[in-house]
Amino acid sequence: MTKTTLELIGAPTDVGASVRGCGMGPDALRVADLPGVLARMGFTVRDAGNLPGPATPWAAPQEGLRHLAEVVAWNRAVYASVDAALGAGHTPVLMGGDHCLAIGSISAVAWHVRQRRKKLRVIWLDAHTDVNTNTTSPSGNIHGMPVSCLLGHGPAALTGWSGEPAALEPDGIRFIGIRSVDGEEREAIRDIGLRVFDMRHVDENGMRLTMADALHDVDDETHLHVSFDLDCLDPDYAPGVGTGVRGGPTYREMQLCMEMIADTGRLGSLDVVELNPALDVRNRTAEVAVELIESLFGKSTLVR
Ligand code: 5AB
Ligand code: MN
Ligand code: MN
Ligand code: MN
Repeated sequence: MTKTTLELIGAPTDVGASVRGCGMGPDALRVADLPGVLARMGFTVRDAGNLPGPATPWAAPQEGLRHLAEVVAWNRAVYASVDAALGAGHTPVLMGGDHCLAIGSISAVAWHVRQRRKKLRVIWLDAHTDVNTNTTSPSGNIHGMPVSCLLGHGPAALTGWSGEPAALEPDGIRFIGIRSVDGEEREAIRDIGLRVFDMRHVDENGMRLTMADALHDVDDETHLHVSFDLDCLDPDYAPGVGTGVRGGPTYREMQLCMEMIADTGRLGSLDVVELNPALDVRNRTAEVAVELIESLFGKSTLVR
């Protein structure tokens, strides 16, 4: 079987965050040789380069949303290139940039998945659930709101992009590694009925049973989209992030998580976001990200 073409799309912006630096994420992943590593695994790799977009104004939030116009512009560019990659039959790999970019990326994926009459399942790897809205967010930073927008609970300018009011159904997403949820975010999770595998769950059940549960109903008709926020990892392993939270998965736990996703054979699209080279140590976080992405695309540590 010939391997799919991976299309790397850089979105160099920190427009949805309030810590500067994740706009350098795409180049740090290139320096860590993401394209070469994937090519040596046998994939055809096309690096589409970096998308253009507006500068980050570093302005205060308006009506609870910081940089809304710029977030919309970046996400439009992301939507168009993810849409084009999927239309060409390629597997898009979005290199962020901050996590607000998942709005454009997953909206484009959702549109294609519906056209193909498949089932979309998002695996959200993150310390945070990112299900704030402009009324619940403590910061106004839109990188804490992409899941709400995808569920149809965001500003009009950021919802409905997939052709439906909501790109995602509540049952279409599983969260792994969660350990930082804001007060009202917690209420939203309960009201909406989201499936959150938090760190307490990982501690009590181990990564193996956690992922077996999160993936148990993935079938041949499923398109898996992984949205990988690098702050999911414990900051001991991934210091180069803007909103790190102690108490995350170890390198090896994260590796197993990726291997189990790879084993499904259903991975169809990926976001790699929130990598902040300005806070990193000798590009270590980018290198760790590249190693984990190799596992996600099927590099196995199995000897048996
Ligand atoms: B990330 C926080 N919940 O909304 C907020 O890194 C942090 O994409 C959001 O997960 C972190 O500002 C967003 C406090
Ligand atoms: Mn996060
Ligand atoms: Mn996030
Ligand atoms: Mn972050």
